[in-house]
Amino acid sequence: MLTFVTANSTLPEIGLNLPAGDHVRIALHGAHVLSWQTADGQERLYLSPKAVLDGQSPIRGGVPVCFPQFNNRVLGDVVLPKHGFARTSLWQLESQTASPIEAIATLTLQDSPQTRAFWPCAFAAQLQVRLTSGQLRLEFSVRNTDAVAWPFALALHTYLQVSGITQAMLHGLQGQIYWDAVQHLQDMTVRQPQAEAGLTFASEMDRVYAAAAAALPTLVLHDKTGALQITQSPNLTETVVWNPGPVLCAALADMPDDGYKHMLCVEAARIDAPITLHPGESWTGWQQLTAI
Ligand code: TA6
Repeated sequence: MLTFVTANSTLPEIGLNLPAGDHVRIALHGAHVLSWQTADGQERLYLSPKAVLDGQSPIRGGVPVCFPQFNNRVLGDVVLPKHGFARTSLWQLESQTASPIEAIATLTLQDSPQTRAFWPCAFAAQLQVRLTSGQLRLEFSVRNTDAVAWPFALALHTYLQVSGITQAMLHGLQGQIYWDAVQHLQDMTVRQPQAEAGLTFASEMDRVYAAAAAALPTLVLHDKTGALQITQSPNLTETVVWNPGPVLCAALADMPDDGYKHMLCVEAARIDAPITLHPGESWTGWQQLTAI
C-alpha cells in the first residue's frame, strides 16, 4: 500500500507494501532488491548478514542487476568490472504507485561521467519492481540513446533463500544444455544436458543453462518450507544456477562461512549471445517469482 524512501542513510531504500503483509525493500544503490517477504512472514530472498551496505560495494544477496556485462566476459574490447557497473551505481526512483493489490516502483539509470568511465555508451535503463500477492516481478528495460550500436549482457542475479541447501531441489531444467563453470572453467565449449529431473546441491555449483527461445521451462524450487515458481522472459535465454559451496563461501569476505547453506542463486540471464541495440532501440526482459 504505502511506499517510502528512508532518508539519512548510506543506503537509501524504498519499501513496497501490500495490506496483507507482502513487503519488498529496494536500495537505490544498484536498484538492488534487498528483501521480499510474503504475507505469511516468510523471507524469500537471501541477504548475507555480512553484506557490505556502504553504498559503494556490490551487495551480497537480494537481486543484483548485472549490466552491461555478465561476470568477466568481455564485451567487444571493453573491459568492465565483474558483472558490470549497474549493481554499484546509484539509480533514481522515477515513480512509485500503490493500490491494495499491487505496488510498483520504477528505478532508472542513465549514462553519466561515472558510467562512461567504464563504458563509452549512452543508454537509459529502467528496473520495474512489481509486488502483488505472493509474487515479485522484476522487469529490466534498456534503450540505446547513443548514435552508434552497442552490445550488452544481463543477469538478474537473484539470491533465493533456502532453509537448507542439501534438502533443496530445483525442478524444470531436465534436458537443458549447460556449461559447468566449476568443471570446465577454461573451456566454454563443453556443454552437456541436464540428466536428472530434480537438481540437488551437494557441493559448489556454477552452471549456465541454455534454452531454446520460447521454450524456457518454468522452474520450481522446492525446499522444506515450501515451493517457489521461477519464470523468465524468453529473450533471457539462459538460467544461471550458482551456489558457492563451503570452500568458496569461506573465501568470500561478505558471506558467513555457512551462508552457502541458506541460499541458491537462480538467475535470469542473457550471456552467450549479447544483444546488440541500435540507436533508438529498446529491449525488455523479466524474471518473476511466485510463492506456491
Ligand atoms: O552468476 C554466478 C557468478 O558469476 C559466479 O561465477 C560467482 O562469481 C557469482 O556470480 C558471484 O559473483 P560476485 O562478483 O557477486 O562475487
